[in-house]
Amino acid sequence: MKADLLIKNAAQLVTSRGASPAPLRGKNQGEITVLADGAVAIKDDKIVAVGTTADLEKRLERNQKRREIDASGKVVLPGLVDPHTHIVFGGSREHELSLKLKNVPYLEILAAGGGILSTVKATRRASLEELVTIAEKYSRQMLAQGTTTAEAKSGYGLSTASELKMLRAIKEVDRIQPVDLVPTFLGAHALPPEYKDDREGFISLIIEEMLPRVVEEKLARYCDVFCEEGVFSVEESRRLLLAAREMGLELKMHADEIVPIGGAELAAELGAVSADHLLVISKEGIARMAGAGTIAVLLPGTTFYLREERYAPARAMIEAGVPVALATDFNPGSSPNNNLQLVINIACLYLEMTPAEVINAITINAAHALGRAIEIGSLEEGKKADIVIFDAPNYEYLAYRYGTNLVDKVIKNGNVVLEVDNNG
Ligand code: IZC
Ligand code: ZN
Repeated sequence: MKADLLIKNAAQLVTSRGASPAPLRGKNQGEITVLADGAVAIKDDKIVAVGTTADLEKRLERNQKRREIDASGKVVLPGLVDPHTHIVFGGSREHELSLKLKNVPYLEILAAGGGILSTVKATRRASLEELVTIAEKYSRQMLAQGTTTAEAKSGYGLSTASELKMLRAIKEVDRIQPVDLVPTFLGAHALPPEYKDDREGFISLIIEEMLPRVVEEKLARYCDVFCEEGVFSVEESRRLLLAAREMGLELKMHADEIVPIGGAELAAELGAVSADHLLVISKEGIARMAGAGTIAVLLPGTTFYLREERYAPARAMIEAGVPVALATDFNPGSSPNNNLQLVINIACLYLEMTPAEVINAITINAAHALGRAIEIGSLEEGKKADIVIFDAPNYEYLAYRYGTNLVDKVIKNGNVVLEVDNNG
């Protein structure tokens, strides 16, 4: 066997078990393989073998020139996958912090023209190049924290030209830096000021003008809707998503985040790949998602940052057989965090997920939530060599430590793209 990179001697090599044709759910949500003295062999951009160091060294051709990385005392994981982000945006919203501290609700700030709409103003003003520069910076921050693939939504343009500008920015950022970005069209993120009294007009604009352009230029894989009281109703969301599905896009939803209006049920009904947030999901919603196999993408960093009392009922979902993934929801308002390591901590402490369940939620199930599980999300022969090495003695340590970036090295498409000196 030939390889040009060998990672060896890992204290633990951790991955979801075997090739999984469907997202992991129920008991399998927490099934991982932990190999002591683990090794991964890489040729070009692919994994060619996974096993113990002794096993791989036996199988590898002698006298072949290759780089070897000694991962002694460290944990090797698949590159992390962040399946819900709003990574492209103009400006920032630190001025809303004082309102939050006065307990002004998120939806009230939005209704007063702030929140999402203040980011819309800044995003409309920004040029394509400016958006690319800033989102490239955020992507590189993600990479440095162990994320090798992320979803990226539009939704701060809310006009045809600005939505296309955002999606083109996502495409360009995907091209110029290592993190793979999977694009989602979120034209239905809020009602823009110019359509404040014309909901019907804006929905028609999305269906008749934006969606056809997005599809024609192949700028998105998914279509998403912010289905929420005071934003887009279940009925409006159904219309928008059905139109998108007819034009060939797959579906995602912001569902049941603040007010329970039946978003999860709609996601299941329409065969959406995922329903995201779900803090206030109903029992019926859980049952329908389990029945349809809809992935719950939970965003507990947002719950933390909005100072909500109630976290998504992750345990009930796992027990009911809903596959769970986790994401940062990186955005300038409700979650200005793009570090999945912090999501590991919050998910363990407040969603009461085990570290093993969380690892599957940010690797293989997250890859399923982006339709990429055949290529990424686990350490298996034939998959893309997207790998993170953490300066941690075991995987539980990642759930235990918080606030420190534990990344030691990131390998993307078989290349070492980031190396940290943690010994200083
Ligand atoms: O900018 O506030 N929830 N959309 C739905 C967001 C949060 C992003 C934002
Ligand atoms: Zn979101």
